[in-house]
Amino acid sequence: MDRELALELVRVTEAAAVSSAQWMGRGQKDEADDAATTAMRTMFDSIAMEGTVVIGEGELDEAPMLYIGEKLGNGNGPEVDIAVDPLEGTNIVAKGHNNAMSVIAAADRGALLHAPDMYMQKVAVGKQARGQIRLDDPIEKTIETVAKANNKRINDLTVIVQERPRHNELVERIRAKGARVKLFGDGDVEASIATCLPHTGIDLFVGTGGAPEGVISAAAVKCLGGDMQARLVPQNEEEAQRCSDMGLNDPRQLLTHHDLVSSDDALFAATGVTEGELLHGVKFLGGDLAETDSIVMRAKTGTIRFIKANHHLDNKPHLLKND
Ligand code: VTB
Ligand code: MG
Ligand code: MG
Repeated sequence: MDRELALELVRVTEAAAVSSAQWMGRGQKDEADDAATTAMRTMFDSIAMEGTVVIGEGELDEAPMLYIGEKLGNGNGPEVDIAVDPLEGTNIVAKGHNNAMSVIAAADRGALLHAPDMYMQKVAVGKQARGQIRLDDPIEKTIETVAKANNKRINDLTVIVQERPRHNELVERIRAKGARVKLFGDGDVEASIATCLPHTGIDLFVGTGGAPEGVISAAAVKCLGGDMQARLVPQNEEEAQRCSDMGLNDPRQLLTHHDLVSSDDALFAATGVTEGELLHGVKFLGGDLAETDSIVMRAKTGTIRFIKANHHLDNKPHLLKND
C-alpha cells in the first residue's frame, strides 16, 4: 500500500465528521449517519486507489452507498480492501454524548475479515499483553494475565465494558475479581483502541458488540501493537448462514487477530465527531471555520499521527447541512 493513502483516508474521515457533527444533539441519528455516509462516499472518489468495500453500510440491496462490494477510488492506485463506519456512534451524536468518530480501516486486498453485520464477542489489550490473551479463558484468568503483563495490581486494573444487560454477569465477575470497570454507552472501536494507549488508563476491553466494529478495531489495534481475539455470535439460523456465505465454515470459530486482519500492513484513520478521550470532537470556531482532530496510523511502520485541521466551510459547501 502507498503511504500517501493513509493521509488521503484522513481527509475522508474529516469530511464525514464535519458533516455529521452538524447533527449533534438534534435527536436524529439516521440523519447524522446519512450526512457522514454521503460526505465519506463523495470524498472517496478522489483517492488514487482501487478500493473495495468489505465492511460498509450494508448489503447492496439495503444500502444506497458504501455497500459491501462497492468499488471506491479513481482506480489509479493500490488494490485495497476498505472497512468503514462513517459514523461510529449514531446515538452518541443524536444525544450529544462523548466519543463518536468517523472511522476507516484499509488493508491489502483480501486481508480484512468479511464480517457480516451481527454480534461479535471481543477481547482487546495493548502491546504489553500481546500474545497472552485468549478469548476462551475465563475472565478471571484474563484479568490476572493482563494485570501481570501491564505490571499493575488487580485492584488498579481497568476493564472497559459496554453498558448492556447482556454484560451484567461479566461485569459482576470482573468486580468480584477486584478489578475496576469503566462502563460506556456506545462506540466500542474507541474502547478497543483505548487499551493500547497507556494515558487512557484502560487495560482490557471485553464484551459483545458489532462485528463490523470488531474488524475495524482489529486494524487499529494492529497499528498500535496490541492484540485482539473475537468470535461471531450469530443470533439465528439466518445469521449463521450469512457467516457460511461469507466463507466461514464454522461461524463460531475462534478468530485470532490474524484472522481479523491477516496482513502486516493495515491503515486506520479516525476523526472525532463529538468530544472524546481519544480525539476532540469537531469544533465550530465561528465564521466558516471548523476544526477537526484525527488520528491516522499504519501497522507496517507503527507511525501514529495526530492531525488537527482547520476547514473553511465556505470552500466546502457540500459539507454544510441544509437548514
Ligand atoms: C455495537 C458496538 C458499536 O453499537 O454495535 C453497538 O459495536 C450496538 O449494540 O460500537 P446494541 O445492539 O446493544 O445497541 C455501537 O456502540 C455503536 O455503533
Ligand atoms: Mg455505521
Ligand atoms: Mg457503529
